[in-house]
Amino acid sequence: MRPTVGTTPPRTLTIAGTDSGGGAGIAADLRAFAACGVHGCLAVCAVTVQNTVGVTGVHTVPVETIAGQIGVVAADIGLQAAKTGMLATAEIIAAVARACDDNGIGADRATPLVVDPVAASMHGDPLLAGEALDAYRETLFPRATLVTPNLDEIRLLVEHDVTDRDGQYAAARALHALGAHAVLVKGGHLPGDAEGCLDLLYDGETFVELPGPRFDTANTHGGGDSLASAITAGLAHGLHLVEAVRFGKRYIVEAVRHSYPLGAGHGPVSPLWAVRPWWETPAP
Ligand code: PXL
Repeated sequence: MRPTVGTTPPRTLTIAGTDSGGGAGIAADLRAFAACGVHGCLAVCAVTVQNTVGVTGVHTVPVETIAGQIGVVAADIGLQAAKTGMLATAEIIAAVARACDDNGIGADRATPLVVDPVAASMHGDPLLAGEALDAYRETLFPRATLVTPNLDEIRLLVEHDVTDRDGQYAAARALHALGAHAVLVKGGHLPGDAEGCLDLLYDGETFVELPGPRFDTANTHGGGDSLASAITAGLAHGLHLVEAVRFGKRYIVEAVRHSYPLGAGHGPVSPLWAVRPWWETPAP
């Protein structure tokens, strides 16, 4: 994984939305990609008008432009892994599914696909049209190498109200039945979990528990995006799924540990926690 001068790194693609506050969405994805040693490409699907307090506007990109962005980078640059974030509408989800098929992206294709089914911001502002849940369930999940919902998204997608570890297992089974190759049930939104923050990976046969610490902070904006991006980077490096998820978990624990306050609302995790201040090293 160590970069060498003049060598092209693995290439990844984020298909997602922007956050003008710079904490979540494509900004977080590209920073996580950079920190994880891959070149990041982007297909912008939606632009949000947003700061740390909330989302006051959403503008979607025409589906031809979204498919165009995916197609041109896949054809020219080549992709070792891709992920989706905020897709906003059923129409965009359908267009992204088609573009994935056209460009060899998805489970059992050359380019694995991580689907982070973003539904709302941390403030509860909607980032997904209500009728788009069916599109996720029917078109994108069956194409996914991994889906990474949080507990709020799980409530919307499979109507499981997860309140404990058994609930995480039940939700993982219900989500897997929707057709994804594997699911990661994130425990970050499970309050009062004294054991920390446990994520649960399930591929239809084996459960893998990924324990981690829980930090007492409200500055977790962009955490889900950064985790899904780090897992995508791990896959692009050629790691097997379980190892890519472990890679992502190690990365996100440190990103949350290094989170910082910003504005009057929720601050972001720090996707660049591992990047050293190069200006403090002697000039050559
Ligand atoms: O963190 C989820 C997310 C993804 N993408 C965009 C967002 C958010 C949360 O606010 O704004 C664009």
